Amino acid sequence: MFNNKELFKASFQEQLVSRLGKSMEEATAGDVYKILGSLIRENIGRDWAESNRIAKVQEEKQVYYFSMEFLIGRLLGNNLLNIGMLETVRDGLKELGWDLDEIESQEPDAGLGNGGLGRLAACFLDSLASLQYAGHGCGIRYKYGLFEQKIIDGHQVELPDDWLQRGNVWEERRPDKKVEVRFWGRVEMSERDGRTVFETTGYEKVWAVPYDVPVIGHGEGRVNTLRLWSAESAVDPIKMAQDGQNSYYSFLNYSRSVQSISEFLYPDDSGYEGKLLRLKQQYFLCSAGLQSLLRTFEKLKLPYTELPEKVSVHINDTHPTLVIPELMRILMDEQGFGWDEAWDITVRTVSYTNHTLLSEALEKWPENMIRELLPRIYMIIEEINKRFCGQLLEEGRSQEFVSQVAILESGQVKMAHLAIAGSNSINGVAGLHTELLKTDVMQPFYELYPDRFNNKTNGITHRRWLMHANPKLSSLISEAIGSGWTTSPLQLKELAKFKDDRHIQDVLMGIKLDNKRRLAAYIQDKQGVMVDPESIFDVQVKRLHGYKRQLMNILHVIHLYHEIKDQPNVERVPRTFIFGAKAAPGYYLAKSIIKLINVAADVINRDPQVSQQLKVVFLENYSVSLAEKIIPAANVSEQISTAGKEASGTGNMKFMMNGALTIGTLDGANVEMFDLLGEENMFLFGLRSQEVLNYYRHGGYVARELYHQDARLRRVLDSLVTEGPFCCHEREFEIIRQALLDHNDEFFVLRDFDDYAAAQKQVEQAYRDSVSWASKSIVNIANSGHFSSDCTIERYAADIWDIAPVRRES
Ligand code: B1H
Repeated sequence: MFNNKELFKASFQEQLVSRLGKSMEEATAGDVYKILGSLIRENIGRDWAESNRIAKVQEEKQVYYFSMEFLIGRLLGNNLLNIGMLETVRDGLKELGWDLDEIESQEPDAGLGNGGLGRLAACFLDSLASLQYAGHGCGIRYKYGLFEQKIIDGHQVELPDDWLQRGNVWEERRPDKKVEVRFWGRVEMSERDGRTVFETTGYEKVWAVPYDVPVIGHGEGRVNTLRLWSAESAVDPIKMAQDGQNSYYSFLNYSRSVQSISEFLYPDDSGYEGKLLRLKQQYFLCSAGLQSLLRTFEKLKLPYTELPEKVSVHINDTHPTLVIPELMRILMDEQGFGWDEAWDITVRTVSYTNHTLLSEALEKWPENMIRELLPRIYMIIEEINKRFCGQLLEEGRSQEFVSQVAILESGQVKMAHLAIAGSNSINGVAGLHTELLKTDVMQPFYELYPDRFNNKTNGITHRRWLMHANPKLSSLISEAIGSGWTTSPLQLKELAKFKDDRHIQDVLMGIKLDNKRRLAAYIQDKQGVMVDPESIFDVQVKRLHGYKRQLMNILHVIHLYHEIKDQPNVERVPRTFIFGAKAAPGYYLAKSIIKLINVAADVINRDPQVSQQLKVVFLENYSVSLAEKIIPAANVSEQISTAGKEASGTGNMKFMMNGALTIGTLDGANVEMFDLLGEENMFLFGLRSQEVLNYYRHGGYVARELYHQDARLRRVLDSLVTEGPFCCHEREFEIIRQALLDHNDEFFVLRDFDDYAAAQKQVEQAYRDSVSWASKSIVNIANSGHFSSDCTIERYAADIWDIAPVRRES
């Protein structure tokens, strides 16, 4: 419909008048955004319908990616890119007096996720559609996404993220596709035709109403669906009124409790809260999603025994594990299957990705809570556990082994155990992580099912994170090696040939400087801090968590401050340390670290002497759209988690793809980056995961001893709690010092400090040689194709889902 600029301009102007009743002169940036959104929506409508039709006709297997989080960010720019209209629209709008970047910034971020896990789901959807797979997302349409962060007086303050306030141009409400989800009630058993029949009575019903978002693939016109569920009342207030006393208040109570189901996203990354409402959300997603995909399956008129040939249900961590008992319920209670057949179908249909080894993030629900909220589901879990444990004992496993792997244990339901027992594939998200899963945390399960375990290293979509976020770099790459990499990202490798090409190096560094200038302007505008674009931009942006060690970074910055104060005349490369991080609202220590970063930033930036060589910026409200501004402007990427703790990381890949050099530990996917890059192209430091494990097992590390041995550490830590520029009145950093000294530094911040400081010195040295720095940067970009989520999705498709691209009939 707008295949060229003139056509686009004409239909744009026409829509402006017909939809908004406005002339070009009256239109606001918000109006322009809305019109563009609806033009794209119209443009892809036929492809969307066609993608669904083909699926039906060709009976291709469909993947459904169940996730409590989809951290999508903005869609306008990426959708334009994927339909090949980005430049046409940019030029057309320009002629009409509008700047596309400004229009894009009108779109609120869809922040329906916490961090890596949710963003991974969004990258996977983009790759599935772009590679022509029939793979859909299934999630919750939270009214409020991840909180908006404000920094007030150095502290994090959380505000509700009212992202739907001005409507959502991408979603399509589909009331005709709503399904009923049931909570509470009692299970009644009766005998019918010689079979036991289970029926739940006295339950509360809720409507799950889907909102469909088109997932527009790059190039060939495949449009998949992200189906987000919203909860609505399923009880008629008139009927309820007839039921008698206090019905008005009962209705209001009911209605409020229904709305709360899809009201907000739980803001805890890598740590879960055992709240009833969260459990409700999880079951709501699982039940609605399954009912809906089974309706589609039923149109094929195939027996349910063929479900695993036509459908893969993938669960993004254990949060949607209830698909397992829910599918069992449907197969047995509604389709009349016996246990064994239902179990076989279920296991062959479901696959599971584990995203963390942190014990605090492993979900364990109180048995009572599940029994009351989901009585029939609880019975099924009990039976799964009984048969699972029974069979192991029969096979001669010890009682001790069986209680290690039991699904129900000490009054808790262990969701990871249920997920492993009930699925055909369990994958970790990076090589090291998968090894640790197999040999440590889930070792007994690996013993039971060695063939089910496999690795799928995470990836990121190069369309959003390189082509859209860094268009100038993309053009440079295409000029050097042609544009094949945009559809086959492994071809980026060819860029390595140019690592010593002075022209490419110069242009690359020029683009970086340009991106840094843009970020500097943003920082000036938003926080009133002036930073020097010529300084090293050293960036750590990610959720705030102890194991990610933002604390080590800021302690090192304070150490640099002391160094500069002591020897102001030593020549140093000026540095800007940039942080962005949200802390879970109840994570007190994390919030103190945010405060410390802000206090340090204030002291350093206001010091006339130190600020010549050092600046610190904490960027408020880190989000997908902010990441797209920050990452292309980074020189140094901080990936400094305690080895063995970060399952994969995906920020690390985004920085690499944009030519930043990594300072990092051998953790998560950093290990694979290091294998590709070698030590000349990455700054490695710190304990290895085995050393960390040995310390945990055998002790031997006493943080206080290091504090006494190392004068730098003593000075930095003392400055947090004694009179001086970094110490707040209420001694609020006492808690940080305690974590390090009294609680023996769980994440080895002090243990790795010396090595980290030495690696930082190397970074500074390396930056002085701008030619060699540019060369390393090129090598990083050249190797980053390996981490495109296209490659990751190809492996999921081949090894786990057994799906092939859907080709259109010509
Ligand atoms: C990751 C989570 C997570 N792992 C619980 N686990 C949550 C756990 O709301 N909750 O209850 C939310 C999120 N998130 C991350 O997944 C890992 O820490 C990263 O290392 C990894 O890159 C990412 C994607 O695999």
